[in-house]
Amino acid sequence: MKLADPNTASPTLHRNLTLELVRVTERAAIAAADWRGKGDEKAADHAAVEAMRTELGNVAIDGRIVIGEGERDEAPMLFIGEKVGLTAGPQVDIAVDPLEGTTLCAKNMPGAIATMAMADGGTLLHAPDVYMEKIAIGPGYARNTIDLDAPPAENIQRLAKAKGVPASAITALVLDRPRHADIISAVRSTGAAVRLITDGDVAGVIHTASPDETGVDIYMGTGGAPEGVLAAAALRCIGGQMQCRLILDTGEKRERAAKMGVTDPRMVYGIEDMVKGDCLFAATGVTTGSLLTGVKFRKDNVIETETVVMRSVTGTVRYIKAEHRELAKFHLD
Ligand code: VTB
Repeated sequence: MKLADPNTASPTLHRNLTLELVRVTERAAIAAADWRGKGDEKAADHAAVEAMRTELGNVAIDGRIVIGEGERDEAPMLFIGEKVGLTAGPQVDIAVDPLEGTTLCAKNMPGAIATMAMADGGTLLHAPDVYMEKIAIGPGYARNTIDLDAPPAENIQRLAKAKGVPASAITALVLDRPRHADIISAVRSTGAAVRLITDGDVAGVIHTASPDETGVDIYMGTGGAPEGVLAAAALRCIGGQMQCRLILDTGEKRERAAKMGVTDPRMVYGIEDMVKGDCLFAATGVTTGSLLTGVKFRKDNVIETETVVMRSVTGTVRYIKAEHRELAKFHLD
Protein backbone atom coordinates (compact mmCIF):
# COMPACT_ATOMS: atom_id res chain seq x y z
CA MET A 1 0.00 0.00 0.00
CA LYS A 2 1.02 3.60 -0.49
CA LEU A 3 2.08 5.21 2.75
CA ALA A 4 2.27 8.86 3.58
CA ASP A 5 5.59 10.55 2.93
CA PRO A 6 7.10 10.97 6.43
CA ASN A 7 8.56 14.30 5.27
CA THR A 8 5.16 15.74 4.52
CA ALA A 9 3.33 13.79 7.21
CA SER A 10 1.43 15.59 9.90
CA PRO A 11 3.90 16.94 12.48
CA THR A 12 1.05 16.94 14.98
CA LEU A 13 0.64 13.22 15.06
CA HIS A 14 4.16 12.53 16.21
CA ARG A 15 5.03 8.97 17.03
CA ASN A 16 5.04 9.36 20.79
CA LEU A 17 1.37 10.26 20.74
CA THR A 18 0.65 6.63 19.91
CA LEU A 19 1.59 5.71 23.47
CA GLU A 20 -0.71 8.41 24.82
CA LEU A 21 -3.59 6.82 22.94
CA VAL A 22 -2.68 3.47 24.40
CA ARG A 23 -2.88 4.89 27.92
CA VAL A 24 -6.30 6.33 27.18
CA THR A 25 -7.89 3.17 25.79
CA GLU A 26 -6.19 1.00 28.42
CA ARG A 27 -7.69 3.07 31.18
CA ALA A 28 -11.18 3.00 29.63
CA ALA A 29 -10.95 -0.77 29.12
CA ILE A 30 -9.91 -1.40 32.72
CA ALA A 31 -12.78 0.71 34.03
CA ALA A 32 -15.28 -1.11 31.80
CA ALA A 33 -13.84 -4.52 32.66
CA ASP A 34 -14.77 -3.95 36.28
CA TRP A 35 -18.40 -4.09 35.03
CA ARG A 36 -18.09 -7.23 32.90
CA GLY A 37 -20.99 -9.59 33.32
CA LYS A 38 -22.90 -7.36 35.74
CA GLY A 39 -25.75 -6.84 33.30
CA ASP A 40 -25.51 -3.07 33.56
CA GLU A 41 -24.66 -1.57 30.19
CA LYS A 42 -25.08 2.01 31.36
CA ALA A 43 -22.74 1.64 34.32
CA ALA A 44 -20.11 -0.09 32.19
CA ASP A 45 -20.30 2.61 29.54
CA HIS A 46 -20.25 5.39 32.11
CA ALA A 47 -17.16 3.95 33.77
CA ALA A 48 -15.37 3.73 30.43
CA VAL A 49 -16.37 7.26 29.43
CA GLU A 50 -15.24 8.77 32.70
CA ALA A 51 -11.92 6.92 32.64
CA MET A 52 -11.26 7.85 29.03
CA ARG A 53 -12.03 11.49 29.69
CA THR A 54 -9.79 11.60 32.76
CA GLU A 55 -6.86 10.07 30.92
CA LEU A 56 -7.37 12.29 27.89
CA GLY A 57 -7.07 15.21 30.30
CA ASN A 58 -3.40 14.32 30.79
CA VAL A 59 -2.50 14.47 27.12
CA ALA A 60 -0.84 17.60 25.71
CA ILE A 61 -3.39 18.24 22.99
CA ASP A 62 -6.07 20.76 22.23
CA GLY A 63 -8.59 18.09 21.38
CA ARG A 64 -12.16 18.20 20.16
CA ILE A 65 -14.55 15.25 20.13
CA VAL A 66 -16.00 15.13 16.61
CA ILE A 67 -18.02 11.96 16.93
CA GLY A 68 -18.68 9.74 19.92
CA GLU A 69 -20.96 9.48 22.88
CA GLY A 70 -23.73 11.68 21.55
CA GLU A 71 -24.71 15.31 21.63
CA ARG A 72 -24.32 17.60 24.61
CA ASP A 73 -27.90 17.15 25.84
CA GLU A 74 -27.72 13.34 25.80
CA ALA A 75 -24.09 12.71 26.76
CA PRO A 76 -22.70 14.38 29.88
CA MET A 77 -19.13 13.56 28.90
CA LEU A 78 -17.21 13.17 25.67
CA PHE A 79 -20.13 14.73 23.82
CA ILE A 80 -19.70 15.87 20.25
CA GLY A 81 -17.90 19.20 20.28
CA GLU A 82 -16.43 18.75 23.78
CA LYS A 83 -12.91 20.04 24.23
CA VAL A 84 -10.57 17.47 25.75
CA GLY A 85 -6.92 17.18 26.68
CA LEU A 86 -4.68 19.73 28.37
CA THR A 87 -5.84 22.20 25.67
CA ALA A 88 -2.23 23.28 25.51
CA GLY A 89 -0.93 21.34 22.52
CA PRO A 90 -1.81 20.94 18.86
CA GLN A 91 -5.41 21.01 17.66
CA VAL A 92 -6.68 17.51 17.04
CA ASP A 93 -9.98 15.83 16.19
CA ILE A 94 -10.93 12.82 18.27
CA ALA A 95 -13.41 10.03 17.60
CA VAL A 96 -14.28 7.85 20.57
CA ASP A 97 -16.16 4.76 21.49
CA PRO A 98 -15.07 4.29 25.12
CA LEU A 99 -16.94 0.99 25.25
CA GLU A 100 -17.63 -0.50 21.82
CA GLY A 101 -19.97 -3.37 22.61
CA THR A 102 -21.67 -2.29 25.84
CA THR A 103 -23.94 -5.35 25.60
CA LEU A 104 -20.95 -7.64 25.10
CA CYS A 105 -19.39 -6.20 28.25
CA ALA A 106 -22.58 -6.34 30.32
CA LYS A 107 -23.07 -9.98 29.31
CA ASN A 108 -19.36 -10.79 29.50
CA MET A 109 -19.36 -11.96 25.90
CA PRO A 110 -16.36 -11.84 23.54
CA GLY A 111 -15.30 -8.73 21.65
CA ALA A 112 -15.92 -5.62 23.77
CA ILE A 113 -13.20 -3.01 23.24
CA ALA A 114 -12.34 0.55 24.25
CA THR A 115 -11.34 2.54 21.18
CA MET A 116 -10.42 5.97 19.87
CA ALA A 117 -8.86 7.69 16.89
CA MET A 118 -7.00 10.99 16.62
CA ALA A 119 -6.21 13.19 13.65
CA ASP A 120 -5.33 16.79 12.80
CA GLY A 121 -8.03 19.32 13.66
CA GLY A 122 -10.72 19.46 10.99
CA THR A 123 -9.87 16.16 9.31
CA LEU A 124 -12.22 13.60 10.90
CA LEU A 125 -15.88 13.33 9.91
CA HIS A 126 -17.92 15.48 12.27
CA ALA A 127 -21.37 13.94 12.41
CA PRO A 128 -24.15 13.08 14.80
CA ASP A 129 -24.57 9.66 16.42
CA VAL A 130 -26.84 8.13 13.81
CA TYR A 131 -26.81 4.86 11.96
CA MET A 132 -24.52 4.42 8.99
CA GLU A 133 -24.59 2.04 6.02
CA LYS A 134 -21.18 0.47 5.58
CA ILE A 135 -19.27 -1.81 3.25
CA ALA A 136 -15.59 -2.62 3.65
CA ILE A 137 -12.88 -4.86 2.24
CA GLY A 138 -9.18 -5.21 2.95
CA PRO A 139 -6.15 -4.00 0.99
CA GLY A 140 -4.90 -5.30 -2.33
CA TYR A 141 -7.99 -4.83 -4.50
CA ALA A 142 -8.50 -2.42 -7.38
CA ARG A 143 -10.29 0.81 -6.49
CA ASN A 144 -14.07 0.53 -6.60
CA THR A 145 -14.10 -3.24 -6.34
CA ILE A 146 -17.07 -2.65 -4.03
CA ASP A 147 -19.92 -0.20 -4.35
CA LEU A 148 -22.22 0.69 -1.46
CA ASP A 149 -25.09 1.20 -3.89
CA ALA A 150 -24.67 -2.08 -5.77
CA PRO A 151 -26.85 -5.03 -4.66
CA PRO A 152 -25.11 -7.18 -2.00
CA ALA A 153 -24.93 -10.20 -4.32
CA GLU A 154 -23.16 -8.10 -6.94
CA ASN A 155 -20.60 -6.91 -4.41
CA ILE A 156 -19.87 -10.51 -3.48
CA GLN A 157 -19.45 -11.48 -7.17
CA ARG A 158 -17.17 -8.51 -7.81
CA LEU A 159 -15.03 -9.31 -4.80
CA ALA A 160 -14.83 -13.01 -5.69
CA LYS A 161 -13.71 -12.08 -9.20
CA ALA A 162 -11.11 -9.64 -7.86
CA LYS A 163 -9.82 -12.26 -5.44
CA GLY A 164 -9.81 -14.92 -8.14
CA VAL A 165 -12.00 -17.35 -6.20
CA PRO A 166 -15.56 -18.61 -6.57
CA ALA A 167 -18.21 -16.72 -4.60
CA SER A 168 -18.49 -19.76 -2.33
CA ALA A 169 -14.99 -18.99 -1.04
CA ILE A 170 -16.03 -15.53 0.22
CA THR A 171 -17.17 -14.82 3.78
CA ALA A 172 -19.16 -11.70 4.64
CA LEU A 173 -19.35 -10.42 8.19
CA VAL A 174 -22.76 -8.97 9.11
CA LEU A 175 -24.33 -7.73 12.36
CA ASP A 176 -27.08 -10.16 13.33
CA ARG A 177 -30.11 -7.88 13.09
CA PRO A 178 -33.55 -8.27 11.47
CA ARG A 179 -32.74 -5.21 9.35
CA HIS A 180 -30.03 -7.25 7.63
CA ALA A 181 -32.26 -10.15 6.55
CA ASP A 182 -32.15 -9.10 2.88
CA ILE A 183 -28.37 -8.65 2.85
CA ILE A 184 -27.89 -12.05 4.51
CA SER A 185 -30.08 -13.92 2.05
CA ALA A 186 -28.61 -12.06 -0.93
CA VAL A 187 -25.07 -12.96 0.16
CA ARG A 188 -26.04 -16.60 0.70
CA SER A 189 -27.76 -16.71 -2.70
CA THR A 190 -24.33 -16.33 -4.30
CA GLY A 191 -22.97 -19.33 -2.41
CA ALA A 192 -20.92 -17.10 -0.13
CA ALA A 193 -20.89 -17.59 3.64
CA VAL A 194 -22.19 -15.17 6.24
CA ARG A 195 -20.54 -14.82 9.62
CA LEU A 196 -22.94 -13.19 12.05
CA ILE A 197 -21.86 -11.10 15.02
CA THR A 198 -24.14 -9.77 17.76
CA ASP A 199 -22.15 -6.54 18.20
CA GLY A 200 -18.88 -4.85 17.52
CA ASP A 201 -18.41 -3.81 13.93
CA VAL A 202 -15.20 -1.82 14.46
CA ALA A 203 -13.33 -5.09 14.94
CA GLY A 204 -15.51 -6.59 12.20
CA VAL A 205 -14.29 -4.07 9.64
CA ILE A 206 -10.69 -4.42 10.82
CA HIS A 207 -10.96 -8.17 10.24
CA THR A 208 -11.42 -7.61 6.50
CA ALA A 209 -7.81 -6.39 6.34
CA SER A 210 -6.41 -9.83 7.12
CA PRO A 211 -8.76 -12.38 5.53
CA ASP A 212 -6.23 -15.22 5.67
CA GLU A 213 -6.13 -14.92 9.43
CA THR A 214 -9.69 -13.94 10.22
CA GLY A 215 -11.57 -15.68 7.43
CA VAL A 216 -13.49 -12.46 6.78
CA ASP A 217 -13.39 -10.94 3.29
CA ILE A 218 -16.03 -8.26 3.44
CA TYR A 219 -18.11 -6.35 5.96
CA MET A 220 -21.64 -5.26 5.03
CA GLY A 221 -24.54 -3.64 6.83
CA THR A 222 -25.74 -0.83 9.03
CA GLY A 223 -24.14 0.10 12.35
CA GLY A 224 -23.25 3.20 14.29
CA ALA A 225 -21.62 6.22 12.65
CA PRO A 226 -18.93 6.65 15.35
CA GLU A 227 -17.95 3.00 14.83
CA GLY A 228 -17.79 3.73 11.10
CA VAL A 229 -15.35 6.61 11.53
CA LEU A 230 -13.22 4.59 13.96
CA ALA A 231 -13.06 1.66 11.57
CA ALA A 232 -12.18 4.02 8.71
CA ALA A 233 -9.30 5.37 10.80
CA ALA A 234 -8.01 1.84 11.34
CA LEU A 235 -8.24 1.01 7.63
CA ARG A 236 -6.50 4.29 6.81
CA CYS A 237 -3.53 2.87 8.74
CA ILE A 238 -3.57 -0.71 7.46
CA GLY A 239 -5.14 -0.38 4.03
CA GLY A 240 -8.47 -1.40 2.62
CA GLN A 241 -11.55 0.18 1.14
CA MET A 242 -14.69 1.37 2.83
CA GLN A 243 -17.82 3.21 1.70
CA CYS A 244 -20.37 4.59 4.09
CA ARG A 245 -23.50 6.71 4.16
CA LEU A 246 -25.06 8.38 7.19
CA ILE A 247 -28.70 7.41 7.64
CA LEU A 248 -30.36 10.78 7.93
CA ASP A 249 -33.94 9.66 7.49
CA THR A 250 -35.71 12.47 9.35
CA GLY A 251 -35.65 16.23 8.97
CA GLU A 252 -34.40 16.52 12.53
CA LYS A 253 -31.38 14.27 11.84
CA ARG A 254 -30.60 16.13 8.63
CA GLU A 255 -30.71 19.41 10.53
CA ARG A 256 -28.41 18.12 13.27
CA ALA A 257 -25.99 16.84 10.63
CA ALA A 258 -26.14 20.09 8.67
CA LYS A 259 -25.10 21.99 11.80
CA MET A 260 -22.00 19.82 11.86
CA GLY A 261 -21.22 20.56 8.24
CA VAL A 262 -22.92 17.65 6.45
CA THR A 263 -24.32 19.44 3.41
CA ASP A 264 -25.23 16.38 1.34
CA PRO A 265 -27.25 13.96 3.47
CA ARG A 266 -26.92 11.18 0.85
CA MET A 267 -23.18 11.48 0.42
CA VAL A 268 -21.15 8.28 0.11
CA TYR A 269 -18.01 8.64 2.21
CA GLY A 270 -14.81 6.83 1.34
CA ILE A 271 -12.05 6.40 3.90
CA GLU A 272 -10.43 9.66 2.78
CA ASP A 273 -13.70 11.54 3.29
CA MET A 274 -14.05 10.28 6.86
CA VAL A 275 -10.36 10.58 7.71
CA LYS A 276 -8.90 13.30 5.51
CA GLY A 277 -5.29 13.08 6.64
CA ASP A 278 -2.97 11.13 8.88
CA CYS A 279 -4.45 9.48 11.93
CA LEU A 280 -3.76 7.33 14.94
CA PHE A 281 -6.06 4.52 16.06
CA ALA A 282 -6.04 2.49 19.27
CA ALA A 283 -8.21 -0.21 20.81
CA THR A 284 -7.84 -2.14 24.07
CA GLY A 285 -9.65 -5.40 24.73
CA VAL A 286 -12.27 -5.37 27.48
CA THR A 287 -13.51 -8.93 27.00
CA THR A 288 -11.36 -11.36 25.05
CA GLY A 289 -12.39 -11.43 21.42
CA SER A 290 -11.10 -12.16 17.95
CA LEU A 291 -9.03 -8.97 17.85
CA LEU A 292 -7.69 -8.58 21.38
CA THR A 293 -7.36 -10.28 24.75
CA GLY A 294 -9.52 -8.75 27.46
CA VAL A 295 -8.42 -7.16 30.71
CA LYS A 296 -7.07 -9.58 33.31
CA PHE A 297 -7.24 -8.75 37.01
CA ARG A 298 -4.52 -10.96 38.42
CA LYS A 299 -4.41 -12.26 41.99
CA ASP A 300 -1.05 -10.55 42.56
CA ASN A 301 -2.58 -7.09 42.09
CA VAL A 302 -1.41 -6.69 38.55
CA ILE A 303 -3.79 -5.73 35.76
CA GLU A 304 -2.96 -6.93 32.26
CA THR A 305 -4.19 -5.28 29.09
CA GLU A 306 -3.72 -5.81 25.40
CA THR A 307 -3.93 -2.90 22.99
CA VAL A 308 -3.51 -2.51 19.26
CA VAL A 309 -2.29 0.88 18.11
CA MET A 310 -1.84 2.02 14.53
CA ARG A 311 -0.26 5.06 12.88
CA SER A 312 -1.14 5.94 9.31
CA VAL A 313 2.09 7.86 8.61
CA THR A 314 4.08 4.65 8.68
CA GLY A 315 1.38 1.99 8.65
CA THR A 316 2.91 0.56 11.82
CA VAL A 317 0.64 -1.68 13.86
CA ARG A 318 1.72 -2.49 17.39
CA TYR A 319 0.16 -4.92 19.82
CA ILE A 320 1.06 -3.73 23.30
CA LYS A 321 0.65 -6.00 26.28
CA ALA A 322 0.85 -4.05 29.50
CA GLU A 323 1.09 -4.92 33.16
CA HIS A 324 -0.27 -2.23 35.44
CA ARG A 325 0.96 -2.14 39.03
CA GLU A 326 0.00 1.33 40.16
CA LEU A 327 -3.66 0.54 40.64
CA ALA A 328 -4.98 3.42 42.75
CA LYS A 329 -5.56 5.60 39.67
CA PHE A 330 -8.06 3.10 38.29
CA HIS A 331 -10.44 3.65 41.23
CA LEU A 332 -11.46 0.03 41.37
CA ASP A 333 -13.16 -1.35 44.46
C1 VTB B 1 -23.93 -0.75 16.05
C2 VTB B 1 -22.54 -1.25 15.78
C3 VTB B 1 -21.78 -1.45 17.08
O1 VTB B 1 -23.88 -1.77 18.23
O2 VTB B 1 -23.85 0.57 16.60
C4 VTB B 1 -24.64 -1.66 17.05
O3 VTB B 1 -21.87 -0.31 14.99
C5 VTB B 1 -26.02 -1.15 17.41
O4 VTB B 1 -26.92 -1.68 16.54
O5 VTB B 1 -20.54 -2.06 16.80
P1 VTB B 1 -28.40 -1.89 17.06
O6 VTB B 1 -28.94 -0.55 17.41
O7 VTB B 1 -29.09 -2.58 15.97
O8 VTB B 1 -28.30 -2.75 18.30
C6 VTB B 1 -22.59 -2.26 18.07
O9 VTB B 1 -22.67 -3.59 17.58
C7 VTB B 1 -21.90 -2.24 19.45
O10 VTB B 1 -21.89 -0.96 19.98
